[in-house]
Amino acid sequence: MSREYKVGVLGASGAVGREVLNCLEDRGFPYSQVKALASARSAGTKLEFAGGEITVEEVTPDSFKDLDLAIFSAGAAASREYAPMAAKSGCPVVDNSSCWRMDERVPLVVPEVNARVLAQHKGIIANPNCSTIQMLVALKPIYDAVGIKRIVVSTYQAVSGTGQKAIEELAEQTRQIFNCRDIVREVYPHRIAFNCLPQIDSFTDNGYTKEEMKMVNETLKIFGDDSIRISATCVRVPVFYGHSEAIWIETARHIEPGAARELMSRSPGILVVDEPENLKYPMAIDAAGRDEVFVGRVRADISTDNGLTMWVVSDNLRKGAATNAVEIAELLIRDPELLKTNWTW
Ligand code: 25A
Ligand code: L14
Repeated sequence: MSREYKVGVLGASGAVGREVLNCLEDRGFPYSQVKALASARSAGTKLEFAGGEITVEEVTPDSFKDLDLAIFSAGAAASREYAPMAAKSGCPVVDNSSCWRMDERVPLVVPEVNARVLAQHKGIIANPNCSTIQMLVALKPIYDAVGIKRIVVSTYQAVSGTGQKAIEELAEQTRQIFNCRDIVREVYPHRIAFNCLPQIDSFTDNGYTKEEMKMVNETLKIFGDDSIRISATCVRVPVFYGHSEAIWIETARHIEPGAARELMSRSPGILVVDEPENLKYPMAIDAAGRDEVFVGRVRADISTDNGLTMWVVSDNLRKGAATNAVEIAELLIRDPELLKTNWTW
């Protein structure tokens, strides 16, 4: 009989955590037990899971002792506190927060791009930022074929990336506007309903936001290539689920848009939707609830010689967070060497 695993989900009551539960179920992950963990605030909350319900427990330092692996999406502060405890007690962690991504001890993994670095893990494995994941799944086949010298990207990011409270804020502000009531804002610094905010996360010293610099630094780490020049502008848009990205790249060698489309359509995790003559291109409303990265509008950049531009859309809570994390967990259990517990954090 094949083995089954005891899996912990920290942040289970949040927007990403609920989607992790859905993914474990949808993908038939071989679990014998799933333990839903969150802060005391959510302890006792019942969550739908596998046709029934599971009850959220408060996380404690002992929560991980009897688990085979854990998936975290409770934010950076919770990850900083609990991931080392879990790793030390022999429970590997796939972490969705920004806390450990750039740590040299921690592999930063997109299975389609760099699954091999998983072998170096010491108990904590980081899941990249949602915007980075979908961009790199799309660019990987082009990078492998002709090299990439430069990336310029603008994102159009859904509110669900910020968590459950932001989803409620967009819905509530929309109702407030239609009912001519005062608009209440708590999560975002400005109104998000019927607006675009050119700020995701806080600003850094160079004028870029942290979200923009995550796209830069994580891309270099995942491709393992410091020579790529990258500039990002990250924008919050009033969309519930699904991030969209306009991506311009300069390749090292020339590639025709048709060849790029062909390469991408043969690559794992990508669905090419590119029939402008039939008004078909990727849209957030079609990507929501799906696991693929959708690519369309692939064309030659008329402003430079070796330039390509494209539009890339994916569900930020699925491939951008939960699906990618569960895929990493699947790679861990597939190889007994990777689930070994003889690391020292
Ligand atoms: O710090 P980061 O990495 O930048 O991440 C910031 C936030 O992004 C989300 C996640 O929000 C996180 O808090 N996130 C994380 N990874 C992500 C990814 N890859 C990501 N988003 C996109 N892509 P979230 O709301 O989706 O999920 C929060 C969950 O984490 C639990 N949690 C938080 N702190 C914890 C903790 N669990 C244990 N220990 C801690 N210290 C959190 O559970 C939730 O499950 P909770 O019990 O704290 O909250 C349950 C519900 O309560 C609401 N709520 C949240 N904060 C408050 C609140 N209500 C009142 N006051 C609050 N201050 C929420 O709506 C939640 O549903
Ligand atoms: O770094 O607010 O993974 O959309 C992902 C979601 C940061 C915030 C991360 C958002 C988070 C982001």
